Amino acid sequence: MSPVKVFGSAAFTNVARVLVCLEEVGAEYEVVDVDFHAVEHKGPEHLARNPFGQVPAFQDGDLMLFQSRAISRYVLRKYRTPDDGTTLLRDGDLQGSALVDAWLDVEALQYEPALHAVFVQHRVVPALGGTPDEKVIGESVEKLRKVLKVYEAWLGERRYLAGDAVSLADLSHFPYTHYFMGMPYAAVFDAFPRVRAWWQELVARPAVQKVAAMMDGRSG
Ligand SMILES: N[C@@H](CCC(=O)N[C@@H](CS)C(=O)NCC(=O)O)C(=O)O
Repeated sequence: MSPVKVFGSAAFTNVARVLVCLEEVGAEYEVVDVDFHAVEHKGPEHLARNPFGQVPAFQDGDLMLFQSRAISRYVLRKYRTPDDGTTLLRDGDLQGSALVDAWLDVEALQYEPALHAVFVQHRVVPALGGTPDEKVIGESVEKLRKVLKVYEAWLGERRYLAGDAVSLADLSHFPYTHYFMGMPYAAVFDAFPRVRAWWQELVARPAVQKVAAMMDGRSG
């Protein structure tokens, strides 16, 4: 059987999210680059894979899928172990899976937007020849600080966001946090020791280390 395909390179955070899931479950996969310089992502071939002209897109036989979190869920369900209680989605555990969903929403709607805004100003704007907007950066770091305060309290009661075992909700934070930790604003995390400990546990995972290296162009 041919391996599943992920369209888009590991350097893109939304692609990296999918790759971490594939690595966690030990799936065989192929990464197919989409040439952004040639605007291939807005061409008909890629639009047929992802109608928004974005990466990732994902192919498993005749299934074509987009949206990194939906793809991640698909991957984890396809390759899940029979032990429902310990899967990364907590499928079969009504309360556990609801917590995974809740924290995936927090990640997508509250956590990532703050990091994304800083990333755009710090990395993308200068790469395009512009000057970063320090006001936007300051406001976004402040938003992040408020979100992290909630995480800090929450993690006082449990080891991971959805309980004492890692889940997709935790892993989904990895790609943007990985880039953010290399920026001068990473010190905002220093006031939150439980969040820092949680992050250290995530980055110690072999799947996360492998994808981090791919994101940084060190391998893959
Ligand atoms: N919500 C989407 C976001 C996808 C997304 O924003 N992808 C970026 C790369 S990380 C992209 O393709 N940007 C190019 C564009 O929007 O034209 C997901 O989770 O897959």
